[in-house]
Amino acid sequence: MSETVYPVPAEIAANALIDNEKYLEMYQRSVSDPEGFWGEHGKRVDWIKPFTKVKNTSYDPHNVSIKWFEDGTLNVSANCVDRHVATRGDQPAIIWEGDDPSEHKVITYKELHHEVNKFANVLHACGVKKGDRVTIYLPMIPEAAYSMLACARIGAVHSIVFGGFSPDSLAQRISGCDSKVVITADEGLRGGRKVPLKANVDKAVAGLSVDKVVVVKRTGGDIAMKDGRDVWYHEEADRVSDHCEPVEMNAEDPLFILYTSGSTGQPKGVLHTTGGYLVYASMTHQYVFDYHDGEIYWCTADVGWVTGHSYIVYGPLANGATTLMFEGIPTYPSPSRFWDVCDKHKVNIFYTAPTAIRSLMGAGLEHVEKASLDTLRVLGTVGEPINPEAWNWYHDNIGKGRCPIVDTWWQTETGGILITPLPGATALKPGSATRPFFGVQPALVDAEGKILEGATEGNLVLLDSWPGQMRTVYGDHERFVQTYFSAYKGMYFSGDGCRRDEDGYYWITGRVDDVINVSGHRMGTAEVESSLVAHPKVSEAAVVGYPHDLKGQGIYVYVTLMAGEEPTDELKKELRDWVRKDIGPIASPDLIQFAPGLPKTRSGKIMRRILRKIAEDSFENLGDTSTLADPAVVDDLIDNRQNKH
Ligand code: 6R9
Repeated sequence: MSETVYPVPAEIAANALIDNEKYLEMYQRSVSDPEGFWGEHGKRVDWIKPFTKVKNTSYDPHNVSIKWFEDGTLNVSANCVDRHVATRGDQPAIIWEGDDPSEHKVITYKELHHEVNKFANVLHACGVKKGDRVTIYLPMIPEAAYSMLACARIGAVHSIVFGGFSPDSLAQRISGCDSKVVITADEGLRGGRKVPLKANVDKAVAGLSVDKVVVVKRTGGDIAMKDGRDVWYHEEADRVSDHCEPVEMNAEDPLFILYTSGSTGQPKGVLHTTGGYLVYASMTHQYVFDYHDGEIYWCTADVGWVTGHSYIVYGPLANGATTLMFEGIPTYPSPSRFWDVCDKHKVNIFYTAPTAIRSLMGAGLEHVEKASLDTLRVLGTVGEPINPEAWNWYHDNIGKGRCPIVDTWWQTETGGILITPLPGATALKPGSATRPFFGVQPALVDAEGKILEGATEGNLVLLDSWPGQMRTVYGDHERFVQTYFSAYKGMYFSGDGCRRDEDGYYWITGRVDDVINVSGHRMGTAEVESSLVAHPKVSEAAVVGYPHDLKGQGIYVYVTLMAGEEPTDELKKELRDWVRKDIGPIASPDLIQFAPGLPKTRSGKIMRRILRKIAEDSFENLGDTSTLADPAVVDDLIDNRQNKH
């Protein structure tokens, strides 16, 4: 692991919002006096009725309860839109860059206000009321932001489903939160290819009680519209006014649900609420990226993931920033696309994922050298650990050695960034997320939950709440408690392993549960397994992660077939297609190994530890195999490992 240290560049230090001294002072206050600290910073958003209570949180497993600013009222869309209209109405709020490089559009705050009001009235006309859930299944077009803010304006709770999810996954997420309205587009456009969003919605809602499907026209492609259920957004928008009063919401009213994979069972509906989330998303956006008024900020995530929620839409817009929204992919029409867009729109702050960096690094420097990149000031990464090689490439070739890289560790559950450098305060070490943000108290524990001190390695927990923390699993508070608060008493368990060095810097090592991180997207191994065993030819399946050069982790599948079935290459393809169709392309297995048997304990538990080792190619190190019911299966697995070097 690299231990090179990069000090804060002088030009950054000269103008930064927070320097190291200020960081230390603010951090100290944030943990010794959270009430005072957050009471003050809570005022960064506009309240309709100001809060008088700040923090009311308990991690006691018998009574997990998280409330922030609980007697305050506000509206998120008023904070992200209305309050900027008077002061910066003509400033770009969103710069939209289409999949095709010839298409882009600038939406000012004034225009955003008009669009959000319209969209809110269309939702009203569709019968959506405060507290109702609305599922959004849109590509990366401005309507994604309009519809999120429109929900927030009328107090509806949005649940965005990533456009890469299959009809079945979409159906599960629509019925999971009982959405009566779904917002989609005719088709999406990514890398020159069309994504049949409306057709997917048609399959998903067959059999569900969905009242209305609102369809945004994106490509003009041929789609079916069902009378009485499906409406075109542009036709409805023509019929409604562009004034919709923002609804007064309590700080603890739900803002959105976002489904995320866990180690067991179906995806969980992570619930975020209104006040604390907005305070935390906006504050982290400002300080982590050292955002200065007027700067162009670009986060390349999709709004279908939490990064898109907090750092394309809510955080930046609450701050009156200019946020760039990109419809396409990093490699279309060529691997210089990201860098061309940086030049074209004069991007100052650029936030992406290690998997994108690795793939562009592989494409060769000639794609970078064509761009000047001289407006860039701060770079960021998120989603998975970044290997020092990719970090250095990003730092040297994109940041030209002058832009700090903020390696931001956080989760869907945390609402915003928890461990990260601050550009003007933190000396960087490639591969380390460095130090906690204000109010965040990380600790490392051993398997028994004992807190480990000093330079050490352990499981990453958080000792106290911060305003952006999820409040519950939608409709299943018990699952929330079980998943996050039962492993270690009185602590939030992240599911990640982590090392802390002698300088107190944190180095995330990856998931320690049965979640794999494929290109920065979380995938529960249990979900892929249950999809596979639903195939008529599959008797048993076990799924583990293995190191993958581009994706970080790849999906390695061990399959035992039903008696009489032939282990052929065609069947591998069939299984791959099956999972793609069932869950979505992101769950598509990379390697499939047919195994006559899986290693099990005498009580019948699959020994994943061994399967993981084999997939990782470390056969010498299988650990204790004495509890195996049939040790011979392991030899067969090793002999037939896929993709052997
Ligand atoms: C924001 C987001 C969360 C999981 C998390 C961890 C991994 C995220 C990371 C990182 C190392 C970073 N992760 N950021 N690992 N360094 N900077 O990605 O949310 O999709 O819920 O994933 O991603 O394993 O637990 P989410």
